[in-house]
Amino acid sequence: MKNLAPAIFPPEGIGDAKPGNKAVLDWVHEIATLTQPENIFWCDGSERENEFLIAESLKQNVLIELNQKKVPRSYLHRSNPNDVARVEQFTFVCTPTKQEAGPTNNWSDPTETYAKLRGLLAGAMRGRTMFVIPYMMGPEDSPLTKVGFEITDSKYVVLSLRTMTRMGEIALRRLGDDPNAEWNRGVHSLLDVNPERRFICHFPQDNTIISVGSGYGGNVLLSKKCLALRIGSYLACKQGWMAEHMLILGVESPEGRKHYVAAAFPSACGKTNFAMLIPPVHFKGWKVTTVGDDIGWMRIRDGRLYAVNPENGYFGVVPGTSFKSNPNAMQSIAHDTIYTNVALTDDGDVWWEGKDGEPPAHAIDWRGNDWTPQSKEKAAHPNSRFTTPMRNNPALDPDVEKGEGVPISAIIFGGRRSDTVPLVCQAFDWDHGVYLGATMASETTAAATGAVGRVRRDPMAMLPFCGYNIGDYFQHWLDIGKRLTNPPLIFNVNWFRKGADGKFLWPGFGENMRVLKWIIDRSEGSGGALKSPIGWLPSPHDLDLAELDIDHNAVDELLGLDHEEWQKEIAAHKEFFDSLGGVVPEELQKQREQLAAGFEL
Ligand code: GTP
Ligand code: SPV
Ligand code: MN
Repeated sequence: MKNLAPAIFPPEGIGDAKPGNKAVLDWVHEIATLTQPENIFWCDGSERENEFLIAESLKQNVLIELNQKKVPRSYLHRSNPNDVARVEQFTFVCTPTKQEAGPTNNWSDPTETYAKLRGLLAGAMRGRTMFVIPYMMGPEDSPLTKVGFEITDSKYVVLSLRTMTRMGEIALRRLGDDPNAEWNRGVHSLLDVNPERRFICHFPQDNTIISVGSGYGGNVLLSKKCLALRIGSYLACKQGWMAEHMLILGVESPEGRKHYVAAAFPSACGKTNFAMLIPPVHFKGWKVTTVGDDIGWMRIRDGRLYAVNPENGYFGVVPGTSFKSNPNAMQSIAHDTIYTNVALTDDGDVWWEGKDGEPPAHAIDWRGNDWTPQSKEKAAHPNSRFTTPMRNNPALDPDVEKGEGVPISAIIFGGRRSDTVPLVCQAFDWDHGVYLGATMASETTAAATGAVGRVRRDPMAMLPFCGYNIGDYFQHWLDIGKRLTNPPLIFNVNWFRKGADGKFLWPGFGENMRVLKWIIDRSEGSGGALKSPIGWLPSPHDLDLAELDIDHNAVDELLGLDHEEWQKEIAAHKEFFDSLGGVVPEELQKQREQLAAGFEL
């Protein structure tokens, strides 16, 4: 079976970085007693260890070597074809009561779930190696930074976490020896990579995650969606900060004025691309820098929100990435990258739909089959991904390691909507902005298994990631607003509106700078806007559209509101709130009534 490689026995000096904290040692002992591995590999994240694990992964076909001249120190991994995306239907929040998990999460009883998982994990690592990975989420000196340990039987997970987190000694130092220190317990086992035995379970009260039966992405890199978002959001609510599915970018004007912006778009809806934006030629002297591309942790300091990126690398969507759409991403993934589920060309290079240039005449597709441009199947899986260190990004923001974080001037929500939602609008105030976020909807993508292109409500892009009751989450947003004396302005964007011909009306990517510029103008108190029932809208001349080849009608369509579409939209907001069974805060119900009233005028 693919991925289920036998135990590996490293030479001396590798795999023996045992931590000192007794609580960790006791827990590792407990899991080893249960899973019965052949040996325990204590990871330190060192270069030597990494080289050893790559060599073993190549031997065992967990990794495929790429042409090292074309993509130095980069490898291809093929996951099991039954295991290519997050599985929301098998993701659980296991709180003592169902009510704590709330109406949007799958809930299961913690005692029963622990028992079920213990049954599945019993003897699961027999004949194999158990890796113990210490890692840290957040900059070294941030008060928000969290320590986690992931136990796994997958070398791919070890190699990926080394890129995605700050791994090894740095995490052990941060944790120290206090047996009562806060740290996250993560257990992962591939089992037999069978969707019938695939469960991603969170126990927020115990700061524990158990994931079985998958080897892919957000299901198994427990640092990411599981700790930084689901457990993170639970801790954030209790501890008075925010854990959000947000990119963080810096934007500097030619005069040197710098702002930071955080944006929540659902999975595969443009965060990585926006975070790495290169302004069009017309915006000479403007510079966009990346703090983070997927997750933002924010806290209040001096009445403002300050954000850090808890991650250390990018696990980004490959298809569609090109020098035309995202040159910074192309440079980032040119070396030291693990590619998962892309195509392999005959000269050992990687290929995917949407890459620059002509498709290769022949390639091996993501499943390992022959592929030609005539094939009906895609060469790369639509959710194929790159894992690359953030240090590779030429546009990395210089303050990415700043412990206090970066001050946020604006928060942007944005879904993938082919109709109804205009290119950009600004909320009237914080509470109205919370309403815009809470009622956001988006067409589903390949980032999770299931139907693609179905419009669903995805509040704050957190539907699959909020680790507690969504009503309490909305209230937490409102409460944060009350504590801010200098709150960021809140906006909503939609890069994905389509015309009657079914094509995107807006060119997107670098051209999104034009919208970002208006957002910055508004944050600085300039920039024109018209009041509408859904918020402040720019008129066409409020946006800098110079040197952009776009039709006037398209601009009007992009910026406009269709009365009929909005009647339906408001009805959908009500239906969504009603479906949550009474947990929606009164303030948001009031916002909905005001919106409805605005359209009846
Ligand atoms: P996750 O990593 O799943 O959280 O996704 P993400 O939000 O970072 O999405 P990403 O930036 O990787 O974009 C996903 C897809 O949307 C890619 O296929 C992009 O090419 C496409 N995309 C991104 N930005 C734009 C845009 O401005 N316009 C259009 N039309 N497509 C875009
Ligand atoms: C997402 O789905 O939002 C991702 C990819 O960022 S994964 O890490 O697989 O969840
Ligand atoms: Mn994401």
